[in-house]
Amino acid sequence: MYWEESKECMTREDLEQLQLERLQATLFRVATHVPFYRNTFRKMKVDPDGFRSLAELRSLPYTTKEDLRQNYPYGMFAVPLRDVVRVHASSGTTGMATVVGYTKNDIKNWAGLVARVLTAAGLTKDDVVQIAFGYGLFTGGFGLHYGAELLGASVIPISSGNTRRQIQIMQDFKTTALVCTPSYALVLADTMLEMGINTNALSLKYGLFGAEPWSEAMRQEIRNKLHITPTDNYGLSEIMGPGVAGECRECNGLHINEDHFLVELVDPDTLEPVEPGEVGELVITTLTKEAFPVIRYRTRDLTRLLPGVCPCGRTLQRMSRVMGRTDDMLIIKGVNVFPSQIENVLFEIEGTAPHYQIVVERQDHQDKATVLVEVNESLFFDEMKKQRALVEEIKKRLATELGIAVEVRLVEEKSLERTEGKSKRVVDKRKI
Ligand code: DLL
Repeated sequence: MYWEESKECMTREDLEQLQLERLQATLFRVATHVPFYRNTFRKMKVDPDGFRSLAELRSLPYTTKEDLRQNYPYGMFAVPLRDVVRVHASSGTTGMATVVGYTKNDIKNWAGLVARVLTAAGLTKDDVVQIAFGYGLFTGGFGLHYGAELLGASVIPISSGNTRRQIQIMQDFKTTALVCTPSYALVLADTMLEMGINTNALSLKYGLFGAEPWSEAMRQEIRNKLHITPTDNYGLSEIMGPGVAGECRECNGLHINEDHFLVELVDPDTLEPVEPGEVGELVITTLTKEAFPVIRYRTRDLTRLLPGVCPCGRTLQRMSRVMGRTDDMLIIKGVNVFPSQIENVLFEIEGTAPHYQIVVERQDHQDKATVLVEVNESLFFDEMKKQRALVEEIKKRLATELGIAVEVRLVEEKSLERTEGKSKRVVDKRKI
């Protein structure tokens, strides 16, 4: 068990005092070491030394993904690279990734927060944890791995994919906790049922799912098929990765690790705070990050802060499951995809018109994305061989750019719907 009672069950007053102290230290750190913040503070006449109450948070600037992009790769780091022990990255809006770094201490804190989330979900050192998130630049695999190890659990770092092997290992190694995206949990469940495996006979007890949106209906389906208690956990690379918030066994919202992250909910248009209980965009300020602190980061994720106390004893504020995004970012097979990335690829390929549409469906719980691409008339009536070569070329380039395989279909010029205003680039048919 990884139960930090002195932090997870604090009174609001003590928590706010801790947050204020940590925020003051963070402001000092970014003003001293990150030119972006130093300049923005100067422009906005923010005096980081004169910061006396949490209410003053609203006078601080927001940070957006675009700001991070403009400081690619290391411009937002608050420590020299020699103090950075790990680098991760997430996809950016125009093909440029957002690079994030961690000091030794950041990694230690990260593991602790993930261990908290795992404990809240019910795990202990007696568990055998199968981590079916990708290991690599994505924060999911390593983030959960370090947390589970700190907890003392037995970790199986199987990484993502290879469903039959996952199932074999789950049976043979007596996995008790599955960690992956919720949609992949259903793929595993359905494959097992197809294979005639009695899921009741598995050792599986827990499922920690995150990295993509899901619903209560999906939770119910996973519960019924795998006979486990699925819990939701949330995070994002720009803030840390997994470990930002997670559900406890009550399954009534995700406890936010507020001693490390200060949250606000704002109206995405006016940027004014929303009324208590209303849906708003989650804005997060990191309180302990050394290598990559961020001030008022606009996550683009929509959620609600939940009222009342949780029977589990944690006093940390709960948020509802993420209900959607305020931008056009899609999460396909757990991978973040921006339509603008597709546009960039097509722009570089001769013969394609700058009109495309991405259609996302869910078949057998698996995401399937098809990009419809308008091609010049001459090409459309060209021989099949040429068309096929073009499809392959686009597929290959898209796979490299997006990190996932997508289908490509060529369509005639002007056949995709044109609208007066914003063109409809995305058709998301997934019902989750
Ligand atoms: O997905 C970190 C993570 C890994 C969280 C494993 C949980 C488990 P990114 O790749 O940067 O980081 O994507 C972050 O994914 O802004 C949300 O839009 C979405 N997201 C993450 N967790 C959830 C969730 C990781 N539980 C983006 N529910 C975020 C809904 C989620 N959406």
